[in-house]
Amino acid sequence: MTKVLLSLFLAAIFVCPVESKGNNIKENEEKISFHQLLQAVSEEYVKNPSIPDTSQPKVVNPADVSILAGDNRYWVTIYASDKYERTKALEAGLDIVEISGKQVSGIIHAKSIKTLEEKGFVIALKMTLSEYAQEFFKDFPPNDSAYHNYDEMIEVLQKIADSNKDIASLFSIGKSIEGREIWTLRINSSVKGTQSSSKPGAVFMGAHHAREHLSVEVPLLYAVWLLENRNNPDVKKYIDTLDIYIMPMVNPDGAEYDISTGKYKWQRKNMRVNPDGEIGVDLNRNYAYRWGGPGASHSTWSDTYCGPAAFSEPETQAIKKFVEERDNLKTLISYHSYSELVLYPWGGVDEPIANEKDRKVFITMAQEMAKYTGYKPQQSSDLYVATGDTTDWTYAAKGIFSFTFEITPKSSYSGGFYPGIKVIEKTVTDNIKSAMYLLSVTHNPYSVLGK
Ligand code: 0X9
Ligand code: ZN
Repeated sequence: MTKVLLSLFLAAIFVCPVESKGNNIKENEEKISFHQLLQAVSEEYVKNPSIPDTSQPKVVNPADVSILAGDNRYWVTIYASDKYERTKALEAGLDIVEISGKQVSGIIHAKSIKTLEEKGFVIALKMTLSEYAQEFFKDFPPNDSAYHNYDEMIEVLQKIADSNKDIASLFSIGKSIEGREIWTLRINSSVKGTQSSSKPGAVFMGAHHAREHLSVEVPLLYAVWLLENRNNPDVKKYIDTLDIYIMPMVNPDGAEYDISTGKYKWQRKNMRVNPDGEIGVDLNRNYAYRWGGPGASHSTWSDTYCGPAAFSEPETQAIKKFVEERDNLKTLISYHSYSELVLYPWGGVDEPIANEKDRKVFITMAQEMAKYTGYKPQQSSDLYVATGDTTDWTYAAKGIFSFTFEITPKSSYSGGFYPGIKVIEKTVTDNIKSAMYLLSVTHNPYSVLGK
């Protein structure tokens, strides 16, 4: 029944014509509107044909990628026949980005190439990250200025919190390693900020990985949409009865660094300066569940460096504290990009979840959310085994039904980490539907099993 109602509701919401006001929301100091935010994206694109279509490989302007010239990382393609082989490659320091049959492509530091070869991997293709970027990615900010940087994200969160003071509040769960606050918008009709609530809780997170900027837009625009539709009976029902947390940028330092020169830097990790001078810890390898095991690298220079210890990073510590302090949390989505997948635990071990009921809930929820997005549902470790990710820990520590979404696009040919602004609208609207489904079962995730 809930499902039927939800479908009707979503159908109604998404056939609504888009208002045509024509304002770029970033210049409108008065208010933030979901339609305006999306319209800013599409109108900007339509009005300014000089913005290139980032989904198609194009002629290269080497100047655009000069920022990567001193980067010691390579784009490689190797052969790895199954998830076990892929896990071995991760451990050698390869940050797997794409899997196509037996071909696995990703990013690896120059210092780890030898290790990869020593483990017996044949490197079918190897080019510097700069060469690779020239091959596939031509568009850099300001073309993507419709994406929200850290300050712009805060501005949106602040405005929607201010104009919905009775049900929304903004607070920081802690600071990043460079001292930026990790802002969280809370929607709860009874309490504010860090006050406790017994209402079932849902959490939406973005940007564990710096270069995955679209993973900020999805939770951020969902927050705008939810508050704008707060009087719709279905939305109101969830706002009245749930405790909703939206933290669109959990790795703000990395995200800011990635765009700091107007040319993408392909940053993944946080901005920790490791003792040897190498930068960054992979926050999605830094959680405690089976920390440091398969699929994580112990090399500081690797993009999948898991850090010196579980929860060594202030960003993951802040999330740990946030989760541990709240016993009411039931569901969670951590948005990443890209590949179009809905992933559920375990990711750090090649075993299904032992608790049969829980396993069925995960599978059912993943299948449902995949329907709304067109993404593929699967167990995380079927992609590759990788220890220390968010969702393994939130499920292991607190039984939260937690999902990793690898959002749009599907491949590097459609833009990879930098798909441009024209994908924002569809990605956001598709993901709102699955986020609404998540809320619809947050009261009792076991309800998805039927009676
Ligand atoms: O490797 C990751 O951290 C995630 N992919 S990404 O391209 N966004 O970096 C996937 C995590 C899925 N979890 C496991 N396989 N454990
Ligand atoms: Zn990611």
